[in-house]
Amino acid sequence: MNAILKKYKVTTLSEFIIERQADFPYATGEFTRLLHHISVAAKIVNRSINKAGLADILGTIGTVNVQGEEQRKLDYIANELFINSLKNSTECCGVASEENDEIVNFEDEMSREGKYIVCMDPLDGSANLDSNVSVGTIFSIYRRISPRGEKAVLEDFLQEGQKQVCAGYIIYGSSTMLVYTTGKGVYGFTLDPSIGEFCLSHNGIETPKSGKIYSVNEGNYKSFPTGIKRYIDYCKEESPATNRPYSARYIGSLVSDFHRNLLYGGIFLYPQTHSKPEGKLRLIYECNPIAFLAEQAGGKASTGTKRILEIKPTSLHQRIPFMVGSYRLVKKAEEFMQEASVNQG
Ligand code: AHM
Ligand code: MG
Repeated sequence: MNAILKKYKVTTLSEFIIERQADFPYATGEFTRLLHHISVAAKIVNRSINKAGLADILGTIGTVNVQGEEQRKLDYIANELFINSLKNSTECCGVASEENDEIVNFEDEMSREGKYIVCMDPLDGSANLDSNVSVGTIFSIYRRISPRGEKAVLEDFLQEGQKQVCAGYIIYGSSTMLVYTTGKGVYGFTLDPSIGEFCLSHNGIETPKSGKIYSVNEGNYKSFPTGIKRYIDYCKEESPATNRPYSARYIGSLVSDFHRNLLYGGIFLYPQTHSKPEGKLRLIYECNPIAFLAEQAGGKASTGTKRILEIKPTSLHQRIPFMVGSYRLVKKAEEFMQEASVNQG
């Protein structure tokens, strides 16, 4: 291709996943179709978010989800759109979502034959919506354990994070991006609104091994475990040799905080607090997918003492303390946790 035409060459997400299908063990096109349907739902949700202020879809609907959190109109809309799209793919037999107390089973014959299940947070950080701050969708795909042709069962959703076949997020930010991994690197696609396609923009994302951003809701400082308090103090200390003090950056949208740190290098923490003794973030549809992406980009994800991807979930909406980001920063935070437990122990 000559130099002028090269400038116009784009690789769409659909092209990319078809090209990469061969990387995927026993690929039959089913997974490709599933991911395509996720990207279609993402475009529709993106459209709704973009016009939220005009379409009277900001604010709450007066109900709370199983975690006792107020549901917003867009939480509800995004959840319905993703669930419908996954159902239409006919490759997915059931979904676990932040917005549904129980698993959602797809009862039609084709979906029951589907070999995948999906865990998702349809609109993460939605408390930020009314002030026009970036939000995201997080998704995670597993092969089912239950036999094809039957209804999905809880055990299909309670698999260790290391069994994920794909994880990703959509960030509805200054531009809209879809970032995903199937265990062979991390790829980012930016939505080009003029052609309505996600186009490859970040080919093989590798996160810096170190960085100088720490992201945590420091308002909770007093109720953090000692190891975390000491680590935060360390982040603020002056040490030109180790690039400290680090910069504090916290949006309050996991996807946006993680995405920034993924590109620039940094650490995100949501530890246990007095009011949230298990932490706030949910293992199966927030921490596991983000942890898979982080590791695939060369980063690290942990509770502070354990690798996230090795934890066997015990319930759908289980919460877990979470730290994720650049390898050396997470390792250092773990060392502070370890040291504090030895001193206390
Ligand atoms: P959500 O899934 O109800 O939106 O809550 C998860 C969000 C994350 O995006 C973010 O990291 C965290 O909650 C912020 O919590 P806090 O406001 O306590 O700092
Ligand atoms: Mg969430």
